[in-house]
Amino acid sequence: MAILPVLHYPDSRLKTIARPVEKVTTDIQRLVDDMFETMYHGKGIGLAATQVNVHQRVIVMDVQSTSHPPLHFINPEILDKQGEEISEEGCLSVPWVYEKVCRAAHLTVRALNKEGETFTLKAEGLLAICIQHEIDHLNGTLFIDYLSPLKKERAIKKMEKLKRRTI
Ligand code: K1U
Ligand code: ZN
Repeated sequence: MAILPVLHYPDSRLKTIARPVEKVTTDIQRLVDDMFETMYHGKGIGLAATQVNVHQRVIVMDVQSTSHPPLHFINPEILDKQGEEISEEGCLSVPWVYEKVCRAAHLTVRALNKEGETFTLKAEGLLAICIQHEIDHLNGTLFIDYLSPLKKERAIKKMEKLKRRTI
């Protein structure tokens, strides 16, 4: 397994729309394993392939506050969304920024697993939020894109200031 470099805003590759996985090969299985290792290394609860500069529709997550084990989704599709919830989000690609975003509170997602089998999952709470956040990455959208222009500018300035301090 390997820890992969994570792209940071404003890298334009984060805007790439990921293509569907045509076949679940050993390369995809290795990508899933590497993404888990990268996510745990970064102390995140989720990660999309886009963030490690792989533009295929693969996401992983481990939301430990839920009863779910670590989850991976290949070609995830949201079949149904219900309700609204505002919660604080962070992102390994936008370090040090935490902002409130409004998303669907409940959803049903369909995807393939590493064995190439289709499954559906109903999610709520932080797991539902994380699934939407990660699918957004596959579509080239970051959580800060939902902020007002003023809040987005402040968030980016904060990130740049803290980034300068750590290098
Ligand atoms: O970069 C990412 O996509 C990972 C991101 C996932 C995420 C966190 C919170 C809400 C939605 C999606 C993170 O793991 S950020 C770091 C983190 O562990 C965290 C931040 C805020 C709340 C809970 C966890
Ligand atoms: Zn993110």
